[in-house]
Order: sequence, then structure tokens, then C-alpha cells
Amino acid sequence: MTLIKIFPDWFISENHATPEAVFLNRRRFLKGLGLGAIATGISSTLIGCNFTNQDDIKENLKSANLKALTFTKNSSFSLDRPLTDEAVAATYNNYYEFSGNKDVWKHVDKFTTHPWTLEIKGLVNNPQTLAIEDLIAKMPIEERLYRHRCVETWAMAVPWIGFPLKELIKLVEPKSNAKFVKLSTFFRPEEVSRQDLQSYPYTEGLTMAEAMNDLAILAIGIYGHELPKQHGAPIRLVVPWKYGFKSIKSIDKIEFTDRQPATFWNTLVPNEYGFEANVNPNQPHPRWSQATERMLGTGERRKTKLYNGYESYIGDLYQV
Ligand SMILES: Nc1nc2c(c(=O)[nH]1)N[C@H]1C(S)=C(S)[C@@H](COP(=O)(O)O)O[C@H]1N2
Ligand SMILES: [Mo]
Repeated sequence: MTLIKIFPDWFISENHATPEAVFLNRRRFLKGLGLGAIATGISSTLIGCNFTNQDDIKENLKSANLKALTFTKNSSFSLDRPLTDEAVAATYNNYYEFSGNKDVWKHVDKFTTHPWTLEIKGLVNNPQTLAIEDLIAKMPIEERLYRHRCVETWAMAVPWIGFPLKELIKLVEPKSNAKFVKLSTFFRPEEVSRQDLQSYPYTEGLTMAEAMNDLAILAIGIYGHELPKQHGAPIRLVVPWKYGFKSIKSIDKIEFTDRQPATFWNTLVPNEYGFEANVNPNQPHPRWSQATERMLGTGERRKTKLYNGYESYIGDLYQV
């Protein structure tokens, strides 16, 4: 019980906000909730709050040998808050294929991200399967400072490096009947222990209009270098006006379709996680309020902004 007192107040609400256990494999998860597992959960959570040795974390990031990237800075996206500390952002992650305790960085060693190919298919004139380096070479690489808002109420602000999703869309020339883009995370249950749970691979989707919006990017880096595995190496989606679960990690397939694709969380828990999933302070999650958010690292509480503050970029995407 004394341990509970040292939790930051948002720890409890996020613990409630982790429904994967209930919906994916209840029995196994409950078994995993022995004392040891609880202790691990506590320490990893505290890392996100700066209570743990930052040197270990910095050492871990250094040993990942992340290549520095070349990019231009796109200054049209300004922040209303300081950037989140890099080590904090890299040690407090949602990536359920590896861990449900935010301590993903401790569980990614076996995950190989080189070589990596991206398959782009479906209702397009130019389907292609590309080595990730070849795709990157064709794309305008820029850095953008974006806010990120998880549906669980934690938030961060980070410098992503990547390219607009619409540039990739232009490359493959969608047919006129393409209405949605479906994105999938790699599927290698032999390498990633938690992928033996049902419902993987993780999938997400956007309408074509959302995918063509200038805000939607495919990120290949963060803080000046390649993405660490826990952030979704080597390529992940970033759609900052939507809750974080839409920003699917480690993508190996992009498919253009004429109907709304089934997506991971929406399929598992449709009444809690919509397909659209735009950040909205006035629409509470069925189990908690979305009115405020907590910044990772500092614990600062802020008012949630409609579309995560990106309303002016969204234009007429949604009829309100
Ligand atoms: N494949 C996959 N992508 C994923 C997730 C996941 O569990 N698996 N979690 C999502 C959620 S809930 C969030 S908030 C963000 C977190 O991104 P970050 O860990 O880089 O901050 O990734 C999203 N992308
Ligand atoms: Mo999230």
C-alpha cells in the first residue's frame, strides 16, 4: 500500500486505461500480475517521471547507435510548450507488441529493423515494394515539432523527422475508387513474444482526405536521429490531431482500399476507441475524462485542446 503513495496521480488512471489485458488474453495477463510483474511496472512508470537513473537510459540510447539524419527544419509547426526530454520520451512508450508497462525500451533487443521493406499495394496505379532506404531517398525529409496526445491522457511534445504521407501517396497514384488507407505493423511472432496474442498484426487506417492532410507524416526519426525501436523504427505514422493509438509504429504494409479498414483498438473495444479518434476535450472516454492531459516528465497538467490544437490545419475535414 505504501507504494501506491509514491505514484504520480495520473499513474492510477493510466493503469485503468490499459484494456489490452481484458480484451486480448485475460488469463495470461492476470497470471502475469504476480508481485514481480507489479514491481517492474512500478519502476518503468517512475522512469517516465524522472525518478530513475537518467544515465542508464542515456547509455541505452547511445548503445542503440542511432544514425544522425539529414533534414530541413519546417518551422510552420510551433509548440505552446517545451519539448519533452528525449530520455523520458524514449522510456515511456506504448507498444503492446513488446510490453504493456511503458518499459518497451527494455524489451526490443531481439527486434530487427534492418533490412526493412515497405509494401504499398491495393487500389493504386503504381504498387511497389521498396527498401526503406530507397523510399527515404525519394522523399523530402523534414523536422517538425508536434504535440502528441495519448488517449490515456498523457501527452508529450517531440521533434519528429519524416515526410508528408501525401508524398508517398503521390508516388503510388491511387485510383479514383481508393477511399481509405490501411497501415499495418510488421508481424513476426517468433521475434516478438506478445504477438502471439490474438488480433495482431496491429493495423490502423485513415480516410484518403485525412491521409492527404499536410499534418499527416511518416516519421523515420526523432531528436535528430533514426527512431529508436521503442518509438516504432524504422517508420511510423504521426497524425497529431488524433489520439496516439492512430499513430501506428513499424509499418511494413500500406494498402489503399474502397472500404473502411478494420483497425486494432476499434475492433477490440469499439465503444471506447473509435475509428476517427480525433482529440476532443468535450468527449469523455467511457471510463475517464479527456478534459485535461499530463505532460510526460514534468507532470504538468494542461487543458486538452480540440484536435490537439491543430484545428486550423484541419480545415474542413470534419463537419462539426
Ligand atoms: N504497432 C503499434 N503501434 C502503436 C502502438 C502499439 O501498441 N502498437 N501504440 C500506440 C499508442 S497508444 C501511442 S500513444 C503511440 C505512442 O508512441 P510513442 O511510444 O512513440 O510515444 O504509439 C501508437 N502506435
Ligand atoms: Mo496511446
